[in-house]
Amino acid sequence: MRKVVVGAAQMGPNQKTDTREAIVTRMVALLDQATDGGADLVVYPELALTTFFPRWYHEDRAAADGWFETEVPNAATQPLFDRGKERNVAISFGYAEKTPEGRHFNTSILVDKDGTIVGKYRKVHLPGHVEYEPESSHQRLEKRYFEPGDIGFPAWRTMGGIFGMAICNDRRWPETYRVLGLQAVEMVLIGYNTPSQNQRPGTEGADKRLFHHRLSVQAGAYQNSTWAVAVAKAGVEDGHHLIGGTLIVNPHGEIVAEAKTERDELLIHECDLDETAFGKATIFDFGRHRRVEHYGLIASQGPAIPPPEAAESESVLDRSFDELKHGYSHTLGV
Ligand code: CDT
Repeated sequence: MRKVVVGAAQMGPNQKTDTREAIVTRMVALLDQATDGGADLVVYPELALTTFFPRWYHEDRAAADGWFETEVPNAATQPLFDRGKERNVAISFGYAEKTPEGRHFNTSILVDKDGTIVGKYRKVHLPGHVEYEPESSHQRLEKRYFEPGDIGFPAWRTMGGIFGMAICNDRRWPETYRVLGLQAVEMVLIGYNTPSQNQRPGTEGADKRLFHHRLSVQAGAYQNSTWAVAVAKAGVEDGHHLIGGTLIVNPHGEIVAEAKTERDELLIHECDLDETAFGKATIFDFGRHRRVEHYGLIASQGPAIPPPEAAESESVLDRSFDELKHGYSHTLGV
């Protein structure tokens, strides 16, 4: 048994006026609660140190820089690093990163029990838009404030296992989990801030959003035989509601713990990383069962391109095997 006791530290809302220091104090309290319960690892949400600021439009892009950290740890986050080291617990949390070169990313880090940053991930799938949308009930300006991540989906060996990270919208994309799955990931850490309403009121509500959230995380865990820990910032933040639904999902895709509130709330679960072995050796033994010769489109094409209209195309059944084979070779360039 390779046991990792995980504390999924859901956070209630951070208001615009909350200081980093006040927010970190709440994070330290969750860490204390987690370590009292024997946690090896505490996982916090996306953009844990601030409000979910991409809902606010700044005409001058640089005016948003106050939401970003130019280094971590810094004075505000040092108490969390110090308490993690003192309590011998690893931590993972998300924040807005401004690099020394002036680049902006939506970032998560994984910090070992001794306080060393062992992993950094920068969000790849940024939702939303660049410009202000006057017709929308709220803005989702992640594409205005962040660049897409530039380091892919790395996996790291730590705590006797293989860990990966993803951030919010990434959890809806099977590619996220599969790229991690191909590195034999055993636990995926995911922070999120998910508004409970679509920008077009009446199209999607909290129940549908919670359903999609569970569906995505459970499918990703099952199909890659990995643990998944998805942690919300929840509740009414700056007058806008974010779903809760923090989850710990086992490698069979089953929810083993789920938050009941939309406040600061800790879930604790003892995860056995050896439980990932069964799926990885059977139905999802990628080496034996993946057919990469048929997956070329996934990494070579962004948008969906439908096949030609029926009138223009002949039926596949009318075509000889040789013709089809030639067609596939052509598509794949082999
Ligand atoms: N933070 C973030 O990525 N939020 C998005 C909102 C999209 S609305 C379905 C999310 O995927 O939850």
